[in-house]
Amino acid sequence: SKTRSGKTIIEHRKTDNGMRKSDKIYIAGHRGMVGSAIKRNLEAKGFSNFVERTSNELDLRNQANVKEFFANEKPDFVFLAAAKVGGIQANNTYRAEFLYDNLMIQNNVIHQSHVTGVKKLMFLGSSCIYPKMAPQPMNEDALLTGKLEPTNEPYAIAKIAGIKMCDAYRSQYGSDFISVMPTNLYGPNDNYNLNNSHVLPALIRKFHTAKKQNDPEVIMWGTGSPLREFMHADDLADACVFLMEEYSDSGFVNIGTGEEVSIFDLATTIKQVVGYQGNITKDLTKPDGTPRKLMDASKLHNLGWKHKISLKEGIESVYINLETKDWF
Ligand code: GFB
Repeated sequence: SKTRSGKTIIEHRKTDNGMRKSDKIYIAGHRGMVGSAIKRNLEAKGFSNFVERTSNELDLRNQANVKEFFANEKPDFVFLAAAKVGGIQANNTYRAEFLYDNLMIQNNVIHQSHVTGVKKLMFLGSSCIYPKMAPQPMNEDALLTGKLEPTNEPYAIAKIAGIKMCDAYRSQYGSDFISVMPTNLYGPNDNYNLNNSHVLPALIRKFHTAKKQNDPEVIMWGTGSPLREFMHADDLADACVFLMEEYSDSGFVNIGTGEEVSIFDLATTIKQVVGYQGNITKDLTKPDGTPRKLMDASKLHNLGWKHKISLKEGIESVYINLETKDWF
């Protein structure tokens, strides 16, 4: 079959449940970096019937409250982008919450989506589901073939459970629940708290602060040699909406760029974008985490989607558009 651009794609059962403009869409986590990007993408494509709850209004870990919400609102489409997330240090420190909160959120949302007959649900996972030593680039088939990276094992176990839950509801009940595995992300509404953020926003903040304060050095955690892949949240959101419309199958889809960069080279790029003149110093007491984490994005590419925003452009746009830069 063909995509809209005319490119030949791998045959997957296309959903009978195409999103109509009148359909009610629930984005769990709509104020987060990923959820807000999905909402912007849907709005740009003409969707406007959203049902929303902030985390204060609805605690997704609470089974009774989630049950009541789904029974009352009966959304047609669900993007499950609500999760307890964070960088390497947060994952490693709050191991209990990363497991408990994520399992509770996804169990409640996926199960109530089944109970109330949601037409289609998308579960968002993470590239950390793959074994620490998975062959690179990491293909979807590498799931559960080896030991996980210890710093984020609790998060990964929760996300693997979410994938298996979607697959189980599909095979037992025919639910149209799909899973996608994004690579490391950055973008508007990112978290800039140095204790629990990811590397990219952390380094933007550190270089910006050092520039303003004329500090001679910026501390980069670890050796700088781990390799990572980064995608802008707007690209991720576009891929999610594309897959919501085009993909209906068990077996999740990696969402990545297929391009990787060392942490040191990332730091050098951010240093340039910010315009900082000082030095980069390594803090070897901090963990490196997985040595290399590159997605094999060929399944997604064969379905007919590719990212648009380069890393340099993405970092520039995030830095220019940052509203809060008074961090010191
Ligand atoms: O982005 P990050 O926290 O997460 O760290 P992971 C990536 C790499 O950047 C690690 C280094 O090698 C860090 O040691 N790094 C250097 C820094 N300087 C800094 C800094 O100032 N802050 C941070 N945070 N890192 C997470 C997982 O792994 O990635 C999650 O723990 C999830 O489960 C997420 O998968 C996408 O890429 O190592």
